[in-house]
Amino acid sequence: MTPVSRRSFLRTVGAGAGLLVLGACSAPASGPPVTEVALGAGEVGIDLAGTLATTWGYNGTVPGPELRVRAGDVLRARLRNALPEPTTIHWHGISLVNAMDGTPGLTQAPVDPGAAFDYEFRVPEAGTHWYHAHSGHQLDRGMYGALIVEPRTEELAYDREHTLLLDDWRDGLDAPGDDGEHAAHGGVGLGGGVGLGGGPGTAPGTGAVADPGPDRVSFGGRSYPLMLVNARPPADPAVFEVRRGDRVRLRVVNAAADTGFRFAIAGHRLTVTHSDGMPVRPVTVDALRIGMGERYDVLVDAGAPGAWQIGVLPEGKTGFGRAVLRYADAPATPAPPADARPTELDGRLLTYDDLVGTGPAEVPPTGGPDRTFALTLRGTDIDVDGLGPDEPLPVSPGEWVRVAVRNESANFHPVHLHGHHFQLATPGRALKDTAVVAARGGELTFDWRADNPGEWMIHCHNHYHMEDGMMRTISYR
Ligand SMILES: [Cu+2]
Repeated sequence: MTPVSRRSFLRTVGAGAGLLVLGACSAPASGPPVTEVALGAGEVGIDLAGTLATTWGYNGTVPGPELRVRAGDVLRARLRNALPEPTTIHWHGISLVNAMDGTPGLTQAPVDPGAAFDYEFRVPEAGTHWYHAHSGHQLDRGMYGALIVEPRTEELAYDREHTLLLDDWRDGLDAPGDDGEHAAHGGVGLGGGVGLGGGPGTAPGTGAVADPGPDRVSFGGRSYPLMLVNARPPADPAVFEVRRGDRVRLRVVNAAADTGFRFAIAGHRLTVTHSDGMPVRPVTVDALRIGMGERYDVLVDAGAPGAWQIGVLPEGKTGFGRAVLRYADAPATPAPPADARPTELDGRLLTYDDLVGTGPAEVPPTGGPDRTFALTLRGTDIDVDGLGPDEPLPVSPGEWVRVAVRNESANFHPVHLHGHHFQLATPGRALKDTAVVAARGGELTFDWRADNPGEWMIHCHNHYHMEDGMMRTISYR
């Protein structure tokens, strides 16, 4: 493919989907095509239904620009840091070379204010991924965006697609009853943990306070005034247009720092085709539970003209987020009330046992894994059997590694492994990179092949839990 046609392809995709695609693309004399983007980290003003807030983001927008590359190509991204503190970018879901992983202090020096850093890596596999800052409270601001890796040949048939980034939001807003920087961790979130000392999650401009529902287990201890979809609050929701008869692909990303969501669309079912960007046998459900860092691709058959609520319910917390699915070819229908809860939220919920991998999954050879780590999530730590608290988890290239996680805390914790996909140790062996371990004795086991040398983090994707120490390093020998 010539550079010109490649560039026009990118522009076409970007324009057609209403997306921002940056930079240029070139085909070097040898090697895969290169897509170049520039990401400026800096202060951003956003309008939350008339409430102006100042936050941090990329290229002046929240979410940051949606990046699109093709599987097998090289992504070259220049980060310029206009923030008053150091930063890095982590490319979540990409099995990339270790030096580009964006883990400050482990794979690279933090990028100082005023400095720049060039990320450059080959993107091996297609999928719905995302990029985000990886230090301190930066992710709880607006420092994230979608990274869509398109397959060389699309095998999924659909008419249009939309990307939905879900987020919990407090930046630039007054948060009454704020438990703020001192949010407790580990023992909160269950049994009266709703609200957690924070005020009710009243959304400015909506007055919407959603019933937290029967499932009171939370992914984190903070309260947030707003739940956003593509940085839009319930009073000014993102509207996703479809036409009757469309098969619509939705790429749903949980970009929140501290909140797991339940996701459903009124009047429609969801056929899950990918988990964390990796293909699964299609399974149709009413609702998804999405931990921080997880992604699901779903197909929705648009057969019911109108304007429908896309409900984004925080698990175990007050508040409610929403967007609107609107049929563009139907008579104008008013959007549902901001706090209308799709009954589908209480319908058939996707479980990990539903996920059956369809990729060319290798499995550990007979006899099981070469090495097993037993991890316990306790308090603010990840304890590893047989290792001291600061010792890396050693692996050797080529090994099959089993990680068995037990969660003794009162929160859900989404565990994220950098640089690799892992297989859930379920009959379906689906590939993921982030998986939720249930609270209070929940257990999750996964296997992965040590095929990407370096120093990699494994951590809880609640950024506050991570900062509190719920992280370990995996070190290749
Ligand atoms: Cu956690």
